[in-house]
Amino acid sequence: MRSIFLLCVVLAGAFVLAACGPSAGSAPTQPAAQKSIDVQVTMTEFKIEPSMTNFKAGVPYRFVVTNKGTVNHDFSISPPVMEGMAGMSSEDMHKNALAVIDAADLPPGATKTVDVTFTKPMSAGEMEFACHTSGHYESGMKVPMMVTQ
Ligand SMILES: [Cu+2]
Repeated sequence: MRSIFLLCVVLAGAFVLAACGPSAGSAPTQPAAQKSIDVQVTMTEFKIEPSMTNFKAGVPYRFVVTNKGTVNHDFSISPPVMEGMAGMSSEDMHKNALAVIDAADLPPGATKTVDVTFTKPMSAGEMEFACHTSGHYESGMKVPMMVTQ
């Protein structure tokens, strides 16, 4: 019985840690002292061209996303699309995204910014810059990125 009790204590502790720990996503509030680093991202048909793809955990970045194409694009930092996800809505694709700019907010010529501070290292390809507007991802609008400590 004692070991079961201990197991419960350990599980409860893990749960509390998980609940209180830093979320996997971006930090909405940034320390005012640390100025963010601008990352320029250009979107066209059908390419995403970021000024950098290797990032450091804990550093605030401001993604400055410009649509230089002729149709709307969306922008996200999200897990790669896996087999079986084809046909999912961009909303569904964005459920695990660290950052999203909706296609409605990125018409041709528009520039939108989104702030992201990566909280943990990520291996190459774990997350990518992507456009999930129907057909765009398949046409090449994805770029792998990584985060180091
Ligand atoms: Cu697109």
